[in-house]
Amino acid sequence: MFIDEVIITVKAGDGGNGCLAFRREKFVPRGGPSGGDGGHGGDVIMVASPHHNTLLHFRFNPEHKAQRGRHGEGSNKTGHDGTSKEIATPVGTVVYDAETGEMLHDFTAAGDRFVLAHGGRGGKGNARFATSTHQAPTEHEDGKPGELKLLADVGLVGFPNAGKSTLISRISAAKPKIADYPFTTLEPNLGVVRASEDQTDDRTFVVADIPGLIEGAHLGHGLGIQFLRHIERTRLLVHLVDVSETGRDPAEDFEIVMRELASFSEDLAAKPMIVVATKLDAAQDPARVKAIEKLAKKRKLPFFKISSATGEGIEKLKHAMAERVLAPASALSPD
Ligand SMILES: Nc1nc2c(ncn2[C@@H]2O[C@H](COP(=O)(O)OP(=O)(O)OP(=O)(O)O)[C@@H](O)[C@H]2O)c(=O)[nH]1
Ligand SMILES: [Mg+2]
Repeated sequence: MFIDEVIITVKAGDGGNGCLAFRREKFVPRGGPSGGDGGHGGDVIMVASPHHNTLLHFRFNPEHKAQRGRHGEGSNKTGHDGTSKEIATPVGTVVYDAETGEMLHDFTAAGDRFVLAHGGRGGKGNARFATSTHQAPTEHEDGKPGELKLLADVGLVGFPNAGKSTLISRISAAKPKIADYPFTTLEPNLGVVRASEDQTDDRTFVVADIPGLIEGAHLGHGLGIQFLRHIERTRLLVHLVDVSETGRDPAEDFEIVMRELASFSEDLAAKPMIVVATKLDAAQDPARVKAIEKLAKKRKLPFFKISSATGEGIEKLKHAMAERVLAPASALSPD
């Protein structure tokens, strides 16, 4: 039997925020609270389809998001609910939660439906908080975030601006936002990477690009920390260090990120890691590259140097990742 397997990410819509408003109209004194509720976020629903026979459509489209709920408005207007996202899958698919290994659903018949991620509830508007003794409430709620389920084989970590998103755009079909300032990436991006150029080898693995980490990230500084738990289940971390003329010390950047990972969890600190010096084309001082190589050696971690701009070292790095997260091609003969 040939078993097809893919890992996908689903993100349900966030709930809209409740509104704070009071009715203000001529000739209507003390108009009362009128803030409407936020809309609910959309769900991500998987549906068994008789028109699909394989999981191939997921391979190059592994991320599925539902729409967020709109915020509530004045005049007691409730925000619109986000549209749910339906994703089709062949009859016979079994879905598991990639984080817990728990079986979620077995799609046995066409039309079978299962909610993979629930949309966030919309927040209540202030009108909801009015009581006979509390007539001008200013309480209103924020919407609840939708669920995010993510699993990748490889997690890219590093300082903001280290070139993480550029690398993922280079090795996969993902098109994340790339820019010359820190915190360009605000949410994780996933890319599906082919293990080799050989057309007969259709092994792929998933790489996650998460927002950059800074000093104090484990205390909530910057953005990266909330996403670290999404890479806790990856099998490999690739730590990118910018060795171009950044005005910072790359060795210090490296140590900061290592400390932040360790402060977050022992699991993360103990994960296999590849160290990568990035932006080699713009590195004028070879001592900066050497410094990172030495740090990697000290920790017995494999070291690579790349330039996503010229492509130098990219193939080698890709193969090193594939080697660590995939079974050898020969071991995968379908029976
Ligand atoms: N010269 C050169 N510039 C690069 C290279 N890789 C990335 N850059 C540039 O570095 C800047 C940051 O790249 P990103 O890929 O957005 O960096 P990031 O690590 O994803 O940054 P955050 O999302 O902010 O954490 C962009 O201006 C890229 O064009 C490279 O190999 N060479
Ligand atoms: Mg980025």
